[in-house]
This record gives sequence, structure tokens and C-alpha cells, in this order.
Amino acid sequence: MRILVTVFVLLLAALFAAGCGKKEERSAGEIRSYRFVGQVRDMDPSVGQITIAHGDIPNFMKAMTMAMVVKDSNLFRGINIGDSVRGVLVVQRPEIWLDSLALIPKM
Ligand SMILES: [Cu+2]
Repeated sequence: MRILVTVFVLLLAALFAAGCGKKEERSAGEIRSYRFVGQVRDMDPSVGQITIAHGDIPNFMKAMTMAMVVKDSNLFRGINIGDSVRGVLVVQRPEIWLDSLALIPKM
């Protein structure tokens, strides 16, 4: 009986370890991207930051105005305060940055 209990405990431990391992694999270095539409409120290429009032981003965040990190200074090209834009936010914890940005032409 004691052997059976030991085997059962070991099995549980193995399952638990496998589960944890999988979870860690998923979260570490995982990259997610989220499309959004918004309006440029402020931008500062010297510090690589742009402030955008964005709409709801499903499964990520509600509509809000936030400063976004811009790694590629080319994204600022042709963009001005007040412009309507669509973009892609990339999340790779602990980092979040603006990965692409495009002007929505005025009608
Ligand atoms: Cu936000």
C-alpha cells in the first residue's frame, strides 16, 4: 500500500512539474501583438515616445490615452500630432512597444 501511495505521489509531482514547465514556456519570451486605431496626441522622437488616444483593444485594454515606446524612429516619419492612425502594439513582457504605425487618410 505504501508503494502505491508513493507511486501516486510521484505521478502527481511529475504531472505538476510538466504543467508548470509548459506554463513557463508559454509566458517566457512570448510575443503578442495587438492592432489598434487611434489619434496622435503628442510625440517626442528624441526619447522615442508617442502618445496616442487609442480605441478599445480587445483582450488587452480599454480605450485610453497612453504613451507608447517607439524603437524604430522611422515610425515617426510622416506622422503629425492630430493624425488618425492605425498601429500594432507588441507585448513581450516586461516590454511593450509600438511596432508599426500607419496614417489613416483623411476623407
Ligand atoms: Cu492603452
